[in-house]
Amino acid sequence: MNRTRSEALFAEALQLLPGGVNSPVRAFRAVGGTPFFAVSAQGAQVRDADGNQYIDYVGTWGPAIHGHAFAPIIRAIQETAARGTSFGIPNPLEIELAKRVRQFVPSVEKVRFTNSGTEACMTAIRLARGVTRRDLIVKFDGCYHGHGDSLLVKAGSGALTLGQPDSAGVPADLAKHTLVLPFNDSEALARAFTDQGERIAGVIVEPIPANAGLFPPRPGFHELLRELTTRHGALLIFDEVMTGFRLARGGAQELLGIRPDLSTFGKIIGGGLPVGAVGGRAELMDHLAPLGPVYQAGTLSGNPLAMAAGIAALDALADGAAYARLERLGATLENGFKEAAHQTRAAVRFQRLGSMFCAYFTSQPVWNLTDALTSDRARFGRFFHAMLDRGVYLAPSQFEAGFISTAHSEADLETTTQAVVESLRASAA
Ligand code: KE4
Repeated sequence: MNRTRSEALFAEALQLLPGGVNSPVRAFRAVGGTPFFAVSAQGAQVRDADGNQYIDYVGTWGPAIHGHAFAPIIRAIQETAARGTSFGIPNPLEIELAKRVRQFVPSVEKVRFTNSGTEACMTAIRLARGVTRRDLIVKFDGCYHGHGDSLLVKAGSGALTLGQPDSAGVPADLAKHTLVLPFNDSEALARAFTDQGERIAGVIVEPIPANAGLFPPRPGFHELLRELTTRHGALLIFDEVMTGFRLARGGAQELLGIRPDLSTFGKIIGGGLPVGAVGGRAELMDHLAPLGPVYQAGTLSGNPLAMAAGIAALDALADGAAYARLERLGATLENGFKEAAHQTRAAVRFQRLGSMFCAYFTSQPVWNLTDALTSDRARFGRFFHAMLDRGVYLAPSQFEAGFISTAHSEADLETTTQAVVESLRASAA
């Protein structure tokens, strides 16, 4: 495939933007080569600067559940923009989107909109610390909650030792207030609460981790998490930035039947425009400024354009029909992928929940980060490029999830499955 125009653009971008990008994963460093530059997208297709078309399974990392340039969202943005792009004072659309979040997610009585999932997660842990007057936050290996300092922390030397910075610029003095546990490890979780339960302000977790590929919770893990946080007075924060409105109207918490104390959202809730949100019981949320002592703010929070796009995105999910379609499409993709793996005898493990999936190049089940790290990343890189050259755009990292939209057609899935067979063969060592 000819991508000379994208290559020229990337060379220019490298002079202006660190790594040529505004978010690291886009730079293709996990798969090699240079990223294509998207110039337009419609439905399940994205077009690059050289005119190449790709079936898109990244969906701008989750927001595009209805596909790209979804007419109701475009119309909402155009009509709202004609009346001004930002007011910096309350506008009725903030109420309308908040009402929808409450309708979709019963655990949310009040919500605060932010401009990103990172801000939402930062706010959620500040709220947990402010409400409980405790400092310790628990997160899990392989889960990502944005780039807030307290969440860029890796496990200490031992599973129960306090965290160490996972990025330059994060003070060790701050990282030590975050404890990183292995996901799905009920024993480590119980021990952490036995040893330090009274110090824990909150536990933040991706209910279905999708930032190290995609792996499911073991039966009972979230129930134990809910029981321990309740017993020790710590807040349970479900980070549903990825899974919210994606896996069900009420997100992963609806599927799991777990009621967290706080939830964070992003991606779909903004219809592709910058929106994050933190929500939960009013008695917790009312600790936020200007009512309470926990400060949080944002010039463009509740921006009318983003609110209008989010309202249109959620309205199109309200009757639940989208989820039945996404499940059908997901099952078709999964069957095709598994048939291709069988046909080519490739050691690839396809894991899926609804319209989210990951193909790990390993032959063992993946339940946590340690399992995910057994993947053959070099082979994934070769597979990724073989697929891209066949017009199928997967997430440019073994440790990312893929997304199907309601705009994907059965024909797209057939094309994809054929490309998988050829790419599994082409990428074999
Ligand atoms: P943002 O700040 O990127 O809007 O949201 C951060 C975030 C928080 N929580 C979860 C569960 C997330 O998945 C994310 C962001 N997801 C990544 C994809 N792995 C965004 C892609 C990127 O960083 O460019």
